[in-house]
Amino acid sequence: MKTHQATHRFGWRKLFLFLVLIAAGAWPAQAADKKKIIVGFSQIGAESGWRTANTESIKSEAARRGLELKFADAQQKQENQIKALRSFIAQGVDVIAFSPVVVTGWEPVLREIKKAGIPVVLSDRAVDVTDDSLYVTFIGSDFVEEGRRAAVWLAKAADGKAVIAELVGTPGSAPAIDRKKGFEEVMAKHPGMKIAKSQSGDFTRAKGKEVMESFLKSPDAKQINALFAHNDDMALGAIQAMDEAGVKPGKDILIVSIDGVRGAFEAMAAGKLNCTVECNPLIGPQLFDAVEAIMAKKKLPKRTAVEEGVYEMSQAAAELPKRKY
Ligand code: GYE
Repeated sequence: MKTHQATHRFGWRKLFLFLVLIAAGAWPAQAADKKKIIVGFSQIGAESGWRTANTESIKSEAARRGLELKFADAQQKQENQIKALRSFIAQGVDVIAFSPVVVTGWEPVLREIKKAGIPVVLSDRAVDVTDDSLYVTFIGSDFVEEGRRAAVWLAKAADGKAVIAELVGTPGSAPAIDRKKGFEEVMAKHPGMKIAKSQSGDFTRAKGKEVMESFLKSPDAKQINALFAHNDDMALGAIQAMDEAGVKPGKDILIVSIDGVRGAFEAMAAGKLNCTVECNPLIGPQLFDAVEAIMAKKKLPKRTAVEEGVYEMSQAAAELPKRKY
């Protein structure tokens, strides 16, 4: 009887304590203990189909994981990115990620971020810094390899003989520097192939068209029989310029570009683009894996590569329905 009474009394006390805890708000606080991770992401802009797919991948993956994403679009300007990074410091985000428009000029702001104790993840493009403790990890493609792949394809398709026009990406950006480097490395083995013209189209369709128009107006335009564009959007702009000038894209001028966006597959299916080297923009999942690993204090490799392939005209129709970007 005594025992029963004791248990009975203990039950009441437990219930009382329980109610007090709820009233004090201790329970909700405990449930919210798993605090939302806040990530500040500075995106380059919306210059290409690749970039749009990349942004979408990052936003949807953050939402899927229930992370809070502060997203800033820099409209292809480094100064805007630096401003965004500083505002992320001021807001005290947990992790800062960004896709640097160019490779140089980041040391000062990266040092400010380090001082604030915020870890940095580089997404898509790398930076040129002497102190690599300024970022935790870099997730992105091997742009040099992409340039090599474009050249290997062209050398084979043109049988080692070509007068090439090159549409370069944003000056000073990692993909423009590295794709050129990889392409030229392979070119050096083919004395019958030379780059006759080379100019930046800033990775956009409009500028790609504009620059191709000027190439086609030059006195030696007739000699050009190949185009290497650092991205698909510039190639698509150049195709328009060729169409308008009465030059047959994909026939009079062989075209190879990089990215593998839907528009490139459509142009290949229409016989106007010959080859695209894939550069996968869907890196949201890898990016937030890194963010979560950092929050869990796990060690990360300094560099994670993204997997990609090479696609020719003949594969376009079969590949198109499978493309996610
Ligand atoms: O190839 C281009 C975009 O950094 C890999 O940026 C990216 C490049 C991509 O504007 O289309």
